[in-house]
Amino acid sequence: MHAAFNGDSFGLQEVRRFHNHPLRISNRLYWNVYSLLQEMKWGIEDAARTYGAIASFATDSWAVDYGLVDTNGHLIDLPRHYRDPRNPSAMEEVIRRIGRGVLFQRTGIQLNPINSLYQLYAMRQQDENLLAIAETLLLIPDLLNFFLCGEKAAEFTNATTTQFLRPDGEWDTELLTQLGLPIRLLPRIAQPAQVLGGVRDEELRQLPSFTSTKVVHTASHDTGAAVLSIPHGGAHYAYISSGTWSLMGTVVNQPVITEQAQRFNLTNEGGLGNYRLQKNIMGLWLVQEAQRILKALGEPYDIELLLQLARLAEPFLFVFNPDDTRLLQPLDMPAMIRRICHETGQKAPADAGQLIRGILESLALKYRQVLEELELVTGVRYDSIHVVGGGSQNQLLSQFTANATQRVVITGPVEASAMGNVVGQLLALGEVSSVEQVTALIRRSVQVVSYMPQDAESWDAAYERFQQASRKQAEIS
Ligand code: LFR
Repeated sequence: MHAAFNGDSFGLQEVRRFHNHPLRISNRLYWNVYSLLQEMKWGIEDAARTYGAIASFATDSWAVDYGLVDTNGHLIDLPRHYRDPRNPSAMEEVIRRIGRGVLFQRTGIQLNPINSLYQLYAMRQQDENLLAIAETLLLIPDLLNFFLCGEKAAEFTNATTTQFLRPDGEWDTELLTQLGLPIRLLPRIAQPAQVLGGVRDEELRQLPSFTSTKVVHTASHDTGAAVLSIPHGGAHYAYISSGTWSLMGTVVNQPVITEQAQRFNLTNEGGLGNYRLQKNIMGLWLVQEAQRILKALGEPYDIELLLQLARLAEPFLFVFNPDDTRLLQPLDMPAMIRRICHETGQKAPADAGQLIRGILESLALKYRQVLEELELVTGVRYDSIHVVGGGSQNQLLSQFTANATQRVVITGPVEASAMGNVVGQLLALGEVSSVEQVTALIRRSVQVVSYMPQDAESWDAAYERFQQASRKQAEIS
């Protein structure tokens, strides 16, 4: 994305868009980070050709995944994907060794098999040879920055998601040592909204004026960036950063590390000058995977068509907890959902419209549950829910969310992470000087669409069923 700032507001232009397909080799799941780097470089070249001199660029990406580089700066292996099947059992073993309560208290991070801590532990068990030759661990944006500018650092917002950073912002070397994990891999921690360095990549340095282009640390965790772009009016609000995952939470000044937060398995991820008290919800991954299977079966899979069918389908045919760990990486998503329907004594979806409707209704009901948990933990009532990211375009889900929670839902921006990324750069370059100024700037730059709650009674009844089904699922899975 290219951003042009006129001193008052900014607009975004899409320069290049590419798929990021995970690569499966045997039963292992990787990210093809070389292909991402190549696409990024082409994107930067396209932007420079179209718009001329570029003041800075910054990278944000999903969290928790990392690459290891050796003493010569070579990437040792492709980074593993957080959905790699080896992670859940590694988490169970770490929990046995350290204890749930201790893990949460030391880090403030929710116990989630995708976290870097469990991935690193799995690596120690299975790929000790790779760890032995590693010098530095770099999360995905840190790795891409290293490729482009040669600097090694762990940007703070993303580093919090590893689950080996302490709430005071320092690496938890004691926890790693206790688990036999090497602390020599840890780079220095760098704060967001600061210049990291200049461009070292030889090809990019050939571009006009690129010798003065700066590589900047924005909030390099996409969710951290997305939450920077919420056009809120200052009142109490909850948010959902909606994409492959639904990240639902609220912004707090300090990590909330209480017994209740632990019981609800909430997380405290680092932001720019604040924290996000939040929960990972399985999100539109459920729909994306349903689409993949429908396509393979030769059935309708186009999202607009599926949403039309879902609108016409029977309400509340089935409801389920989307955070069932079996839905993290099932080979066949619709089949797994049908199985959950049978296990919980409900009718299973018979066609694509019913399937998608049930998924969206269940997500909205999950949002209600998480909203209730957030409100219990903070003692604050949130009058509105801001939905940002690609999923904010899904009108049916937005209406369901307003209905399930009986709160006003305010959607937009769609390109939330990209907007937040730009804001981090404007702060780093001194173009804006405070987070308050940022919000005013965002409000001038973003158009929102609101949804009013409807149908309280039928959603209340559905919520009862949702809770029953969730309890059954917890017993079974
Ligand atoms: C969203 C996100 C979430 C993180 C998940 C995996 O894109 O970054 O915040 O939990 O991806 O990294």
